[in-house]
Parts: sequence; C-alpha cells; structure tokens
Amino acid sequence: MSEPRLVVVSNRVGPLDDEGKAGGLAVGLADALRRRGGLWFGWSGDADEGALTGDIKTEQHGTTELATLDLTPEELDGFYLGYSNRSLWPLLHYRLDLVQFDRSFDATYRAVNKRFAERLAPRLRQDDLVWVHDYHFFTMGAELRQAGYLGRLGFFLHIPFCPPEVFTALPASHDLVRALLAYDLVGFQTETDRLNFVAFCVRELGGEALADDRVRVGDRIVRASAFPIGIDAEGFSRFAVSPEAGEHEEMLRDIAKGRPLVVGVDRLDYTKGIVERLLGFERLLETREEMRGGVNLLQIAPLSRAELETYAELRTEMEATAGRVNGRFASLDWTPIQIMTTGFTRRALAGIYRAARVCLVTPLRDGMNLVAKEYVAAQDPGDPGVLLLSRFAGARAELEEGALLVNPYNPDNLAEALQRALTMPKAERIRRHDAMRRPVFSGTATRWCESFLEALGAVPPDVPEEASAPLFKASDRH
Ligand code: ADQ
Repeated sequence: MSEPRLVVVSNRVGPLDDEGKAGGLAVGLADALRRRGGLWFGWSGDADEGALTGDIKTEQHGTTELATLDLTPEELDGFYLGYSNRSLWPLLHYRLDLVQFDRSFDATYRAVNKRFAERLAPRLRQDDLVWVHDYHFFTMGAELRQAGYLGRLGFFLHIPFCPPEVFTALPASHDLVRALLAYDLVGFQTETDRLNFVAFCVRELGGEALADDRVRVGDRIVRASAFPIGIDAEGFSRFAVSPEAGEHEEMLRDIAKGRPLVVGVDRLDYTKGIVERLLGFERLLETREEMRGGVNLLQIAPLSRAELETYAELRTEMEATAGRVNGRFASLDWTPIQIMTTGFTRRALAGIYRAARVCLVTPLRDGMNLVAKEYVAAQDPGDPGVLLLSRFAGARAELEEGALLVNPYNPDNLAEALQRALTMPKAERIRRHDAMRRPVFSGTATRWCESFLEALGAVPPDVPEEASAPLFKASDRH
C-alpha cells in the first residue's frame, strides 16, 4: 500500500531543494515530501491589499506542490507581528514582561487561521496526513475541522510550551488549548514542554492524563508526545570539510593569530541570551587577567523581526555592550568582541563552527536550538571544540552529557565555564564531543519527521463526530 499524501502547513514554506540554505525543519520535511509526494502550504511572505480575494500561488517541484497565500497589511500587523510575535512568542518563552495583549491581534490571528484553513480544506483528501507547524497556527486544526476535514491532523510546536501558571496570563489561553485539542497528535520538543501542556489540560480544563502520552479533555482524547527535532548531521559534517568551509575556517584562524576563537550564532532575538553572554565574556576578562589579549569572541547575529521595537532595542543593547567591553579591554593589536549581522551559507557556517574552540549556546529559553547540534556535527572528532550550553535550551535533554551546562543569567558561571572550556585538555574534549555526537547523528531531522509521521499515521483516520463540533465558546474566555 502506498503511503498517504503529506500536507504540511507552516508560516513560511520551503526551501525544498536548496541544500545550501535549508535548516533542520526544511531538511526533514523536504525529505518526507519528496518521498511521499505532497503539498506544502503557508504564507507567501508578501503583504498585499488584495490578499483576501487573491489566488493561491502555486509552484510544482517534482512530486511536491508549494502553495502560498498573501496576508493583507492589517493581517501582517495583527497576525504575524502582533499575536504571533508580540503575544505568543514572548509568552511561550516565559517572558511575561515583554508580552503585549491586544484584542484586535487576537481577532486577526483567528481570522487568518480561519481564512487559511478555508482555502486549504478544498484541496485536502480525507486520507491525507496533515501536519501543521508552530505557534502561528494553533487554531488552524479546529478551523480545518469546521471546514469539514475529518482526516488525520497533527501539530508540532517548535518553541517551548510554558507552565500553566505563565500561559494563563493570556486572556484566551483556554480557547487556544481547546483549539489544539482538535489535532489528533500534538508534538513538543521536550518532555518538559509536553508536561506543561498536559498540566494545563488537567488543571485548567479539568482533563485527565491517560496512559501512552494521551490526554482526555471532555470527549476529546489527544496524543501529546515529545519529538526532539534534529539536523542532517551527515550532510552538515560534509559541509564542514567542503572547500567553502575550509576558506572560512582558515580566514578566521588567520585573523585570530593563534588565539582561541569563541563563537555565538543566533538570530538576533531576546530569547537567545546574547547580551547576557557578552556580560559573561566581560566577567571572564575582568576576573582573569591572563585571558586579556588571549581570546576572541565572534558573535554572528542576523537580524530578525526588525520591525518590532523590542528587537531594534536589543540590537542597540547588543552593540552598546560589545562596544563598551571592547573600549574597556581592547589593546592596539586585539579587539575582544566582533559582532556581525550577516547571513552565511550552510557551508560557510560549518567552517566557522569548525574554527571555533568554543561555541556559546546560551539562550534564556529555547525550544531546541539547532546551532548546538550543528556545532557538534561540524567538529573534527580528533580535535573537537567545546559546547557551552544553557540549561534552558531544549537541546540540553540530549546533549548534557557532553556539553558544559551553564546558567545564562549568571555571568560568573559563564566566565567559569568559558575558562574551563578554553583550557580543557584534548582527551576531555574528545570524550565530551563523542557523547554529543551519538544523539546528534542518530536523532536527525529525517528521524524526527519520520517518528512524528509514524505516530500520526497510527491515529485511526475516522474522527468521532464531536470533534467537528465548534471548539470556541465565548464562555471560555477569561
Ligand atoms: P530558531 O529560533 O531560529 O528556531 P535555531 O534552532 O537555533 O533557532 O535555528 C536557527 C537556524 O538558523 C540554524 O540552523 C542556524 O544555522 C541558522 N542561522 C543562524 N544564524 C545564521 C547566519 N548568520 N547565517 C545562516 N544561517 C544562520 C526555532 C526555535 C528553536 C528550534 C527551531 C527548530 O526557536 O528552538 O530549534 O525552531 O525547531
């Protein structure tokens, strides 16, 4: 019997076949889409006044169709910049101090989920496997049910799911979690996220945790499991020995003039702990005189969501902090911190990782963090670098045996760990790297995708009637 068709829904779609650019998500999905054939549906990235009546844009790539819709400028503000990135993103990353609630964001978010679901539904077949991704589309599943789709419906959250005590600060928290219950399978990055979700269902919605990762709320029984995302580790380790990687590695070694290089690679986002990391590096230089002049920090931080004020402020703060530390410690022939906001190809990035004796992955909170896994995959196993990993990154669950775990809020702890990493004997580096290679090379992007789809495929295709009843009730709002 042939495998069911895969339909992927995510905010941005692709790339499907550009192996030089695709990250973990795209690699895993593109593989599965190529093999099964399918449809990848989402936002085009464009905002246009005529979006409400606009056509779906389609592109065929072999067995896979990419289909996208535009947003209106109002939808871009309310759905993407508003509810998704001013409300849900900070909230799910435990940053109540940065959350903005606005009724109009909420209404636009639901309207976009509904509009996208109504456009997608006529293209679905009841035996498809529909897999919806991330916080932009919490309510898409419920809307697809409303639009008559009865087949298997899965959801994966790429970012953390915060504890119920935090999530209930969202005025529509009950509605959103009830909407998630329209999916048959809800996937999380880690067991911690899964347990937070189950705790919400139990404590806030009067549900019950059942055996085999299932949770019951009213008549709905949904499976909620952890599926840690991975990378194409073999592919990435090949990138690391490509000529392009070699050029970058050599260039960095020349610039460092024998000093060890510490690298950080993150989208410029307040969840990544970039400023906190710079303060940890400052503490290293402040408290350990012998390190002055003897180590370089390169922070690569491509700009993201630059339209949002919090992100613009973060950029200013990052640059000011780096400038201050440089002003305080630089000498004629040494500048401690270099900041770059450029994007690199995957091969160039792999070379940068390989040149770095230490990689700082110190988010304040992160769903997984693929940079940690890429760094491990790019190392020379005979002379590897050291990963400093935040205890608040999802990747901790798989990498804690080999990484040096740090608390990103504590500059003394960061400084100590940095010193330990920079002076770590080769034998210990090799032992630690080896402990991280195993999970990185076995828990790949393809494996992540296959295990999710296997679990989704195991759901009986016919959903009970009550699952198509309306899921939003005005009385749920609080
Ligand atoms: P992100 O928050 O974007 O992802 P991360 O997992 O680290 O975080 O992925 C970032 C990706 O961007 C990596 O593949 C990295 O190589 C790439 N990248 C960063 N800087 C780059 C640069 N300058 N040039 C080129 N590429 C660059 C969200 C969640 C994470 C989760 C992923 C996947 O926030 O927790 O791990 O989704 O589920």
